Amino acid sequence: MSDLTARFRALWDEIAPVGRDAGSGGYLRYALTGPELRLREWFRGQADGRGMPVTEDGNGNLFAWWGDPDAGAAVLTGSHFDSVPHGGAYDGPLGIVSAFLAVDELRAAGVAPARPVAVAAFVEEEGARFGVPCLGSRLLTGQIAVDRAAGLRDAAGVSFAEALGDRPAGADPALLGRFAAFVELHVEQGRALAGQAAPVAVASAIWPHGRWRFEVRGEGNHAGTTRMGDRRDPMLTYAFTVLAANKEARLRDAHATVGRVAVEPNATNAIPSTVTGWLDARAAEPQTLRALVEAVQAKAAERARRDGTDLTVTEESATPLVAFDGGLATRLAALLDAPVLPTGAGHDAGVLAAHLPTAMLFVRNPTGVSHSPAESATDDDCAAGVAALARVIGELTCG
Ligand code: HGY
Ligand code: MN
Ligand code: MN
Ligand code: MN
Repeated sequence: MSDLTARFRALWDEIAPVGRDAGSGGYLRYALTGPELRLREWFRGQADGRGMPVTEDGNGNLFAWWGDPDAGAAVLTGSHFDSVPHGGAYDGPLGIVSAFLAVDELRAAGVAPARPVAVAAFVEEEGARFGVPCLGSRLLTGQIAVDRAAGLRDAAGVSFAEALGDRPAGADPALLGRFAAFVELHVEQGRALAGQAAPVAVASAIWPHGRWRFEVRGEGNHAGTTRMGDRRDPMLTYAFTVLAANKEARLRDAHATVGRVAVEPNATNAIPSTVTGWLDARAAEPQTLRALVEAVQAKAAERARRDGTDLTVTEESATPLVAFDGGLATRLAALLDAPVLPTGAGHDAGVLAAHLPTAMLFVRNPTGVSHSPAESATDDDCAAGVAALARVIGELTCG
């Protein structure tokens, strides 16, 4: 085991138990709840131990600073701590742990950066608690209105403002102006690197994607006594919509998923009164995504007419196509001798890319699985990721 691999493992072991569900082996690290708050405390401890002052932007995002704040705009790196329900270990935290270790590598090599380095932990990247992904980075960049963000509620009815303890501060151009570039390291969420020689890749683009809530209202009634022909069953409209989404996505080489559903009253012996399904749709091109969502909506509406149900479709979030800074990606790919690839996964880097030169590094995932306990990366590949991130920060702070 190399020294760096051992250092990675030692630091990784500090956070590995936090929020881990013993049953599934996955993580329940929802933004601003116990486990995520413990990781934020851990972040402050790591920063303290390195003599890095921590600032908070009033939106729930944390920043730890290394170097003279007056020495020009900083190179920002980092990611998020929060997880999807029963998510993997690496999605998010790998970027933060790697950032602190990259700072250690640079210091150990005697690098005195010509500009500061900042390590970020963004809040609510997954949108698993409040429904809108990349909420922290959207607030910081002004890509979501403060009123809307403040009023988003979790399943227990707690608003984002309540969880934060204050109304979010919103866009902060002055803080953004303190960053020269952002580099987010992330576990790969597909199989492009599996079985390849390279442990690390550079991102070229993020597919446009979004979330749409399909709420279908019918008539709740008794399962045993209501004749089949007399029913207005929203479950039928919902089920048909799921199949239509799958079919329409396949036709277009796009991705459509309904991974969350809420049923009222959710009783085995009652026809539901309301079924709500959340569609996650993504495609390589914006026009394909638009056509996909329109086709699913049209089919769902037609089916609702047949079922005698009422359908309401609400867009909950939409993220446009992100093309990362091509010059920067090419430069980093040459520096690291790394392949360049696009992804269908969303990231805070995708939000910040509209405001700063931004790049991403992906660390090989041998299973290609993510948003699941089966997500994986080897310690050696994680160490290779740290080394790559340190080189990139070294390059960007000197250049
Ligand atoms: O859902 C996503 O693409 C991301 O992992 N937040
Ligand atoms: Mn994720
Ligand atoms: Mn992530
Ligand atoms: Mn009864």
